[in-house]
Amino acid sequence: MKKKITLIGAGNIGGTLAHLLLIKKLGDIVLIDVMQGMPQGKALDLSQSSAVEGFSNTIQGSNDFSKMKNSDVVIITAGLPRKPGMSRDDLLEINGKIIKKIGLDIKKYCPKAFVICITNPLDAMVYVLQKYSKLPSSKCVGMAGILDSSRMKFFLSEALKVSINDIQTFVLGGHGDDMVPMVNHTTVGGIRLLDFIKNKKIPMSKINKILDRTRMGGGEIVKLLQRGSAFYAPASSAIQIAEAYLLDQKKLLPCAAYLNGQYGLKKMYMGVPVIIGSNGVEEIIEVKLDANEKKMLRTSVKSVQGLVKAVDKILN
Ligand code: TXD
Repeated sequence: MKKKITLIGAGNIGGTLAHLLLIKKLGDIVLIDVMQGMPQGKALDLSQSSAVEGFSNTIQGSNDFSKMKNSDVVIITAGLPRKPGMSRDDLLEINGKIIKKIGLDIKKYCPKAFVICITNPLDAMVYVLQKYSKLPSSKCVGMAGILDSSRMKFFLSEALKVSINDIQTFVLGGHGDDMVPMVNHTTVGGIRLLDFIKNKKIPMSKINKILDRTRMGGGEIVKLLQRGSAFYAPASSAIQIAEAYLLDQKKLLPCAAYLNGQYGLKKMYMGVPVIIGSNGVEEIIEVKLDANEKKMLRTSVKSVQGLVKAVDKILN
């Protein structure tokens, strides 16, 4: 039986998600958006690529939210993206209201789905989504860490002149400019990045520049594009989560997950390494942090908590 995957938001990321899901043959797709005609147009265009790409999965575009009924997976990108000069937090009120409504729809139409939120400000939006959908927290995650880590891997592979596939790293904390790139846990072909620094293969100053560029990675693209924000890498990153769930891959991925005591934090979403398999978030992995990482994480936690408090006030 083919899986049913609903994409709410058919904009830049939503359209790219649909394309990737079809090419990877992961399921039949429903593409929903408030814009009249647009999801239908993209669905028709994508359907017409099936003869060339050789997939037999279907895609249907709609403005009717009840079409998400009985979905196995839902991926949400609905809302507004950043404009140049805007921070992710500027989107709080408008996207908060959109996500609340989608949460209530999920509760009504597909309470058994595995749901991935992409809409910004990510950690606050996935919190709102879980709150109003009442999904078990293991079935509701946010995508950001895979993208942030992937950006860091790319910058490191360029600087070290090694294959990006040899670089293992992850980013902890909220999806904001105060995210915490984990230098101490970065390896290159199994060798610690710290050893590369110690052996003068790369100066610490260059690493610091890479960390800053990673933190500002989204803004760099917003500035270049002038209209909208990054969408290819965010879509690929979300597909990795969906694939891990649908194929029960037990992948260890940095995702925004609901914390209940881990990292000393409770009742909030934040980016941490988790194992994703057919049960959704199957485990949250805790890593040891040094004093500096702990300090940076505290700052990131404070920003997320501030956003959650503000969004609760707006939506109540
Ligand atoms: O790492 C991450 N999590 C992110 C998040 C990386 C990049 C971008 N990130 C955020 O994703 C971005 O800040 C936005 O909040 C979302 C979606 O980004 P995208 O680039 O896809 O934005 P678009 O192209 O503007 O698409 C959004 C669509 C658009 O077609 C609107 O008509 C639609 O959302 N929209 C809605 N759909 C359904 N329901 C409602 N209420 C709605 N409102 C707008």
